[in-house]
Amino acid sequence: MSLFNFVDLDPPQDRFLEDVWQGLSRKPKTLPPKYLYDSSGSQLFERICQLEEYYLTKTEIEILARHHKDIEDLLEPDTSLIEYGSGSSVKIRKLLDDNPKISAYVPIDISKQQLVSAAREIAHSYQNLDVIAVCADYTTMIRFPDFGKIMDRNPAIFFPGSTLGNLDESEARTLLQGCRQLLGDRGRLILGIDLVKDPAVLERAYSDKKGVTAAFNKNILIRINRELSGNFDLHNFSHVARFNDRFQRIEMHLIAARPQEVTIHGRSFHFAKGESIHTESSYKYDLKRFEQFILSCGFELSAAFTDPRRYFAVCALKACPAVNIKTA
Ligand code: AVI
Repeated sequence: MSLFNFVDLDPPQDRFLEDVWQGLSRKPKTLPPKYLYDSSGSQLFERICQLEEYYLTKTEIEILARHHKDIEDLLEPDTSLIEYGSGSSVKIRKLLDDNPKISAYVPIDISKQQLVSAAREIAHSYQNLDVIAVCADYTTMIRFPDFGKIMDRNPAIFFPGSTLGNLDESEARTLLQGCRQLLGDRGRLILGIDLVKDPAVLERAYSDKKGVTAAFNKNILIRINRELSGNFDLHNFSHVARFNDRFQRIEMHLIAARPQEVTIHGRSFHFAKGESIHTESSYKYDLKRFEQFILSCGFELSAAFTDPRRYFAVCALKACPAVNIKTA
C-alpha cells in the first residue's frame, strides 16, 4: 500500500503592502515578481504557456518526453523526487511515467489548495508511488519533514520551467546552495533553464501579439488597486519587454504614459512621463557559464539535454565538493 501524506509547514504570509511601498520608493521603481501570481495572474500565466510565441514550456516538455529514459538512467534506485513549485504537477508525469526508480514524489508549493488536489491526482495515477505533499516556500526551506523517510531514500530535486531564471545571480546562488545543503553529498538536481538566443525571439515570447503577457504584467496593478486600495489607472501604463544584453535577461516593465500621482493605502507616489516599474527579470543562460556557476554552488553538470534549436536545456546536476559550501 503506498503512502499519501500532507505536511503543512505554514509558509510565512507575504508582506504585500510593505513590499509595494518599498519597491515604488526605489529608483528605478520595482515590484517583486512573486506578486504577479494571484489567481488571475496564475491563470494568465497558464495561457502564456500555450502561446505560439512562448516556446519555453512546450520545448521543455518535448525535451522531457524525448529524454525521460536518459534522465532515469542518471537517477539511483529508490529515489525520492522532490519538486520545487509543483503547481499543477503536469511536467512531472514525463518523469514518473514508466520509471521504476522513483518510489516517492514530494511536491512542494506555497499554494495549499492546488498542491493537495494535484498531489491527490498523482497518487491516483501512480498507485505504487508514495506521495508526500509539502506546503512550504521552497526558497526558504532548510530541512525536509521526515514523513515517508524522504531523505533515507535517494533524494533528487526537480526544478523545471526556468523559474531559476526569475532570480538574480545572488538569489539563484542562495537557492542552489540551499538545494545542495538539503540534498547532501548524494543528491541530484534536474533543472530547466532557458538559453541565450536571438533577442528578437525572446522579445516576441514576452510581448505576444494577443497581449496576454501585457495583461499578466498589468494584473499586478489591478491586484494593488483591489488589495491595497490603490488607484492605478491602467490606461496610463504600457507593457514593455526588452532584452538587457549586459545582464543577459529579458526585463518586463510597466511604463507610465504621462506624469501622474498614484495613491496606495494612503501613500502617494509620483510617476514622471516614461518612468518605468521593473516587474520581472528572466535570465537566459549560456551552458558553459552555467556550468561554472553551478560549480560554485556545489554541483557538477552530468548532462544537458536540449532541443534541436538549442532554445532550452534540461540539466542533470550531481552534488560535488565546492568551496565555501556547508554540507548536510
Ligand atoms: C515563471 N517564469 C519562468 C516565466 C518566465 O518566462 O520568466 C514568467 C513569465 N513572465 C512573462 N512570461 C512568462
